[in-house]
Amino acid sequence: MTLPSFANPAAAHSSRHWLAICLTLFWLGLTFTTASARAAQTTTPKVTSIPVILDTDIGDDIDDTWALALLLKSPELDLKLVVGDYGESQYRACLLAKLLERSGRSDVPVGVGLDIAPQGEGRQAAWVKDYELKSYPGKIQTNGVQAIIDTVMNSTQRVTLICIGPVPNIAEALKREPRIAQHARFVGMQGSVRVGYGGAKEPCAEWNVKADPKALQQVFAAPWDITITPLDTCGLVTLTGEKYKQVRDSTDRTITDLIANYRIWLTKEPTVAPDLADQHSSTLFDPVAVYLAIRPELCVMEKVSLRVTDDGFTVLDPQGKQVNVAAKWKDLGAFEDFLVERLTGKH
Ligand SMILES: [Ca+2]
Repeated sequence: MTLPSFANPAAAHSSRHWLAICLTLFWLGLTFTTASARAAQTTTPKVTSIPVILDTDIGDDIDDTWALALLLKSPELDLKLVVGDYGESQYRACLLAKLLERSGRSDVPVGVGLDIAPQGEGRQAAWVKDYELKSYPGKIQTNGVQAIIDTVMNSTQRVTLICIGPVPNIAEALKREPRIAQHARFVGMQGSVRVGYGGAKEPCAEWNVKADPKALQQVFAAPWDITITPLDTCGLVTLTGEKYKQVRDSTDRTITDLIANYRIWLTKEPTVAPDLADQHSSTLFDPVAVYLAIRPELCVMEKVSLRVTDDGFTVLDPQGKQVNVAAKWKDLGAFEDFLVERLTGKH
């Protein structure tokens, strides 16, 4: 392009014309850039990521697989490590690795939990029968308990342990390195405070506690912040009707894997109708613990003193551990909506 000369009035007029055009373009550019920056600020609010470790007995009840899917779909949570807990260590590690790999999340290390009873494999074994743990593209931490300790102690931020099973790994980690309690908080699905299974009026020995009461006693004895969803809240969550249908029919890889696992899991339960996976979910205990790690607004949170008994009850006791308990739902329907929106990518 040839720029106009300034030697005559016509050229001067032409030059002023060019100057006006240039200034207008500059102003438009500036306005556009500022508006874009402002739009970016308003449409993409900064999400603060919480470093988390998932400690899970995935492969027993299917709700752990739901909890993992919710965690992977929650940008507030920065998943640093997953570890299978309560025995069946190779089976659980395979399930975690295959689910993470197929969700495009092999950046997450998989820890192999303590090799204790129970051993062997569980109800989702058919889904991992051809999966080789050594083929996982990410890191396999064969010493899962040490991986928990290292992840907590090497983190610059306090780590949230999301524990959705019996907790022998966590008790062992506390024994080997008690200082993890100063650098982590515990959020779990454990216990039954005033409500039993299925909304029953009497509390009971909830499975995650009953399977290893001593381990949870050790967790309660540590000087860290504890938040739990007992059966009082998590035992009331089931997706049905239109809400369930949205998840069942999702084409997202993580969710199709979740539903495929649900179908396999159901085949191992001869007392249920084979087409149950077309109709509704099972009780979704564990996703509530993941939710509590993000925010607890939809629950009535209560600070109570709890003691873990040797037979697996979590009883109110003034001498017990101060625990943040999700005691009731403020709005269970809104939690179900949250869960569906997260899993189907609409939130
Ligand atoms: Ca569980």
